[in-house]
Amino acid sequence: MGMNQTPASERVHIGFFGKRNAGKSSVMNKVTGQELAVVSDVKGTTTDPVYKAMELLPLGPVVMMDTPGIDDEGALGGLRVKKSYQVLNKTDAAVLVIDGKAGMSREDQALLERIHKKNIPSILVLNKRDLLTEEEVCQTLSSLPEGYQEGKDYLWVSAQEGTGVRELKERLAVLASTEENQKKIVGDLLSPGDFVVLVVPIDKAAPKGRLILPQQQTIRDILDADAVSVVIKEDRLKETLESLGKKPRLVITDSQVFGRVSKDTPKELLLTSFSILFARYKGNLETVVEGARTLEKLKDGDKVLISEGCTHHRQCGDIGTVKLPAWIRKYTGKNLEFSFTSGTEFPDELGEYSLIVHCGGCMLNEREMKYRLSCAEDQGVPMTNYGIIIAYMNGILERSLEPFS
Ligand SMILES: Nc1nc2c(ncn2[C@@H]2O[C@H](COP(=O)(O)OP(=O)(O)OP(=O)(O)O)[C@@H](O)[C@H]2O)c(=O)[nH]1
Ligand SMILES: [Mg+2]
Repeated sequence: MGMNQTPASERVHIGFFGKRNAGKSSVMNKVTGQELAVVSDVKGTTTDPVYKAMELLPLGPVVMMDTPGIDDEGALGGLRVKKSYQVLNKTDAAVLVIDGKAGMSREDQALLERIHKKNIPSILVLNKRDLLTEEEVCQTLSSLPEGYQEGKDYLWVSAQEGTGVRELKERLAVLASTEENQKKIVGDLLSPGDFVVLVVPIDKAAPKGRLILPQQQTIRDILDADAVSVVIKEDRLKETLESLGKKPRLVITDSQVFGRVSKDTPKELLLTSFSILFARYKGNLETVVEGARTLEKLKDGDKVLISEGCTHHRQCGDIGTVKLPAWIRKYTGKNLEFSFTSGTEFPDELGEYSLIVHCGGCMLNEREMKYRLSCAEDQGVPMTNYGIIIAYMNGILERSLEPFS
């Protein structure tokens, strides 16, 4: 990848979904102006998701994703449908392509429900307009959900003749931009002039000469809120709190020194951790808290997957492969079976696990993290992360959630 290219993680991912032969590949080709995907009148032409990174006006850098039909049949077909549904977990804006003549089907309804459940901005494309009479147009419109508006919720398109394609691109640009966030890490909890104490242990795990990214981002967020950050090591906490002269709005700590910091922070002060702030920032807090609570339900013989984003950070490795399994065994008192993955490897099939514990994901981009969480959720497997499960086992998760209640 060249220096000037946008990494895949920062590109808007646009997915085309729908039944076989609806014209997904045709519509995508028309939108991009390129013959990216094979088109034919044989049902099930697209058998694997197709990804293509490109510049698309008026959207900018995108990844276009074509998928197999959601109504494919047989054992192999079933696997393809599953793949298409997994692509949803990477999608920022979804195009549901429907054969205009056939109207909306049960499979389309189910897919649309899933898209809504995942809060993915979407548009229905009624394709093959060239084949329809006015009467058939009315018939198809009556198969759409109540209150659907042309231009906003659905569009008529003919991939064959190229009509409606410009409107579709414009609508996609709107959908993709509303997704972008005005989210805050902590700034929404602060007023101008508030003090925030950040506890940053400087141990072997700390990188040389700098702070790690989540710490930098938090300090920046506090500056943006016009508040004051006081950054200290854990052994200075007590004296700092005593000499501050003003009650801090919040104490934020690294999870590794949670136990000590919780003891040194008077009960009337709010305390939380970087991992909790970031889980909230990424919209995962509820999921990972729920995940930690399933520790109570684990039984002898249950399998736990410990998964890290980084492959090279040895310190992280020690926590994942040595400390965490020992702590979890001790906390639950159960005879558990642990599996480990690292880096980009992450199993497709998660069903055998009773719990997944993922590292904070410092080396993984947010999109990949979100994808993994969504896959676990789809398969009904609870997932949590290192910081949250450590706080839980130390008995201070509830206290650390107070700032957000
Ligand atoms: N008349 C007409 N035919 C179209 C239109 N769009 C697609 N087709 C035809 O419909 C057939 C299926 O198109 P594809 O783009 O391969 O459909 P798909 O949804 O990708 O199908 P699978 O990959 O099999 O799931 C092809 O024969 C296309 O030429 C259209 O707007 N009008
Ligand atoms: Mg296709």
